[in-house]
Amino acid sequence: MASALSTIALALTASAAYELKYDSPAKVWEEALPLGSGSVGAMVWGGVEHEAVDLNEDTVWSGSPNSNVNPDFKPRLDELRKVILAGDWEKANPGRIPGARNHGMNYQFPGSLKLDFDGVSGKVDGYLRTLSLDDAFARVAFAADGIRHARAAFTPLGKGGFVYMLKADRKGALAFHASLKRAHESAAISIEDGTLVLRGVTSDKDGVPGKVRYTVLVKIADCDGAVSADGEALRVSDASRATVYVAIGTNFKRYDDISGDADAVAKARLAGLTRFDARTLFAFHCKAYRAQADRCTLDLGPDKFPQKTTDLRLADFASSDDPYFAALYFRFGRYLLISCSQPGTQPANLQGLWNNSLTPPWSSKYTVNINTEMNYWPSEVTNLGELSDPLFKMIGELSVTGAKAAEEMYGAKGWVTHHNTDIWRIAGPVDTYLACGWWPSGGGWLSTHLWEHYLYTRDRDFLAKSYPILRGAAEFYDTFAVENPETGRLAFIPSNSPENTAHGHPNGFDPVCMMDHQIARDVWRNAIEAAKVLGCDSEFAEKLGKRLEKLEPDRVGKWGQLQEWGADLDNPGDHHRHVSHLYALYPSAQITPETPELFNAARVSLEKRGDVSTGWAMGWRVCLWARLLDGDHAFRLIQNQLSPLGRNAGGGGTYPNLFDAHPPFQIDGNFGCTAGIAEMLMQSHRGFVELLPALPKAWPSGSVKGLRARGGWTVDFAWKDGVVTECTVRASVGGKLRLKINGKISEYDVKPGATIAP
Ligand code: FUC
Repeated sequence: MASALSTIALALTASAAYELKYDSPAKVWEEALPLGSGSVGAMVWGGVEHEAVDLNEDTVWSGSPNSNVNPDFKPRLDELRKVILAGDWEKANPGRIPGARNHGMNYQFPGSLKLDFDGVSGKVDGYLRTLSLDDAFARVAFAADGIRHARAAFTPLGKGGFVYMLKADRKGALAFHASLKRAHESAAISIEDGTLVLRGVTSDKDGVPGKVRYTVLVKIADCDGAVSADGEALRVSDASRATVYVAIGTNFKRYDDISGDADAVAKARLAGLTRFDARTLFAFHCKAYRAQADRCTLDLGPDKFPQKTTDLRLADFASSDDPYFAALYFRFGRYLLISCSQPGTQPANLQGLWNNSLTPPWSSKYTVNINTEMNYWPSEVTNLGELSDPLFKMIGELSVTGAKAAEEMYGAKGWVTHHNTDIWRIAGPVDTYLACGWWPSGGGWLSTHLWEHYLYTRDRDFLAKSYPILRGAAEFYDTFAVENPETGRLAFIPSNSPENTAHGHPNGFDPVCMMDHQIARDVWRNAIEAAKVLGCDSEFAEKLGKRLEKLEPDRVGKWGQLQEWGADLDNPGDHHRHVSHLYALYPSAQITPETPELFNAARVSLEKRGDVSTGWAMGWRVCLWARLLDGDHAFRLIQNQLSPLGRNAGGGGTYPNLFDAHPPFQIDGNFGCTAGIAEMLMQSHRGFVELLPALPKAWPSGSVKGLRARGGWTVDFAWKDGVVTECTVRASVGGKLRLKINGKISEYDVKPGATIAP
C-alpha cells in the first residue's frame, strides 16, 4: 500500500492531464463540480469561507410504488383510432382522452452539507479549484493570511457516500462548523453519538404519497484538533487536518418494494467508508475509477493553453484551435457516466445523478422518447458496456409494468412504455393534454439497447436472459398494430412523431409516424435474429418476418427530404429539436450509404432542421453528421454545443462546469456529444469496422485507444494528417473481421483473444 499511497499523495497535489479548473469558487450550481459514486452524487462549490456540497442519492424520489395506467382509456380506443384514421383532427384532441393517473414522480435531493470556516476571511491568494478527470476528485487550494489550505473531495466509486479531506499548513488554523441544510422542511436534524443525522421522507405528488425515507450521516474523523457537538452542527477547532464523511441510505429496495431500513443502510455505508483511512479509500477509488476510465483514451494533441481556466476555454472553443478541449470533453462525458451509472445503481436520469431541487425540470425523470437512450449512447462504443447494467435492469422492470399497460390500455400483448418513466417504472402516458405522452415506442426503443449490447459483446448468455424482453417488445407492436385501410399496411395508433406537431395540431396525432415503423422494424428484426442465435421460437420469428413486409417503408418527399410521416407533411421551415425520423440513420443502422436515396434525403432533412438547437438536440446532430460521413459538419455542431449559454441564439450550449445546457441542465447532451465524437472516429454498423469515417480537418493528428466495435473488437489506432498510421485490434470472441482503413476494406480471420496489427 505504501507505494499506492505515495502515488495518491502525488495525485492529490499535482495537476492532472485532464482536469476542469477555475480560479474562483462557484457562484451558481452550474459552476459547482460534480462527483458521483454511481448512487451518491455531490456538487462541490469550493467556497473559501463557506463551502457547500449539494448531496444526492439516486433512490430519493417523491411518491411510492404505483402504476399510472388508467384502464378507462380502453373503451375509447376504437373511436380514437377511427377519428385519427379519418383525419378528423378536431375530434382527436387529446383533451378528450381520459388522463393518466399521475405524471411521474420527482427525483428529489435530501439536502446540502455546509462547512463554515473560521479565520479564512482575509485576503485569499492563489485560489484554484479543479476536477481531476485522471483520478475523479475535486480539489480546492488557496492561501489566506499566509496559511495554505488544501481540500480534496471524492465519492468512493461503488460506495454510498462522500469524503472531504481538509488541511491547513499550520496547527490550529483549521476550524469550522459542519451542518446539514434540509431540502424537505419536515426533515429532522440531530446529533447522535457524535454523528450528525438528517432524516427525511420524500414528497407526495399527483396523489401518490411520498414514502421514500432517507438518512444522511455526517461524521468527522482523522482530526488532530477537537470535534464537538454544537447545537445541530459539529464543530472542529484547533486543527490542521480533518476528514468529513457523509453516507446516505434509503428504504428503497426495488421499484415495487420500499421495505428497507434507511438508518441501517446509511450506517452500513458509513462503516464502509470509515473502515479505511481516507487516503487508502482514495487509493481504492482511483484504482476502480481508472479501471473504467483508462480503458478508452483519446489524444488529439497537446494542451496548447495549459494556463487557461475551463470557463475561458469554453468561451473561446468555437473560435480557437483547441482540439485538446474536445478530448477533455470526451473524457468528461465518460467521467460523468462512470459517476452516475454503475452496476446496481439507478440508471442516469435527465440530470444524471445531480439535482438540487425538490421539483426539478421535467421532474428529472426518464424521458424515453430520446433522452434516456442518449444517456447510454457512449457506453458500448467507449468501452463502458457494464455501465448500462442499471438501464438493462430498468428495461426488465418496465417489461413487467409495461405488460399491464399494454393489456389494460390497448388489449395488446407484450409490453409498452410511453414517453416517460420514473423510479416506480410507470409505463402509462403522462402529460395528457399534449399528445407527446401518447407515444407508444419508448419500450421498443429501449429494448434495442439489449440487442446492441449483444452485438458489441456476442454474449450469448446475456442474449438468452434478454430474449423474453425482446420478444415482449416485438409482441407489443404485433398486437398493437391495426390495418390502415388506405394503404393495406400496418398502423400504430394512437401515436405521434415525438413532440412535433402535425396537421397544424399540437397534439401531433397521425396514423403513420415513420419513427414508430423504424423502431418496430428494429424490434422485429432483433427478435428474429435473437431467436436464430438462440435456436428457439422459430414460428414466432417466421410470423414477424412476414409482418415486416407490412411496415411502412421510409420515403423521400417533395423537397427531397426524408418523410417524418407517411403523408408528405414536412415543412422545410420546421426547426424542431427532435429529428425522430432520423432514428433510422442514428442510432439505428437502417439508413446508410448502401441506401443512397434515403441517405441523401436524411441529409436534406437534417440540413433544413438546422444546427443550433437545445443541448441534447445538438448532441444528436453530432452523431447524425458523423453517420452522414461529414466530419466538418459534425465538428461545427460540437463548436455550437461547446459554447457558453447565450452564444447560440435560440439554442442551448454548455455551462461553465461543462454540464450540457438544454437549457436548463440536462445531461443527455453531454452523452450524445461524447458518443458523437466516438462515431466520428470509428463506426461499425455497416458490416465492417471503419476508422476515421468522419474526421474533421480540425483534428489532423491524434490517437485513440480502446474503442469498441460491434463483433467484440477493441480498437486502438493513431493518425497523422488525416491518414491512419498504426492500428491494433483485439478480439474478445474472434471471427471474421472486415476493417476499413484509409478507404480500403481488408478481411482477417482472428482467433478469440488474439491481437492483430494490420
Ligand atoms: C423531451 C424534449 C425536451 C426535454 C424533455 C426532458 O420532451 O423534447 O426538449 O428534453 O424531453
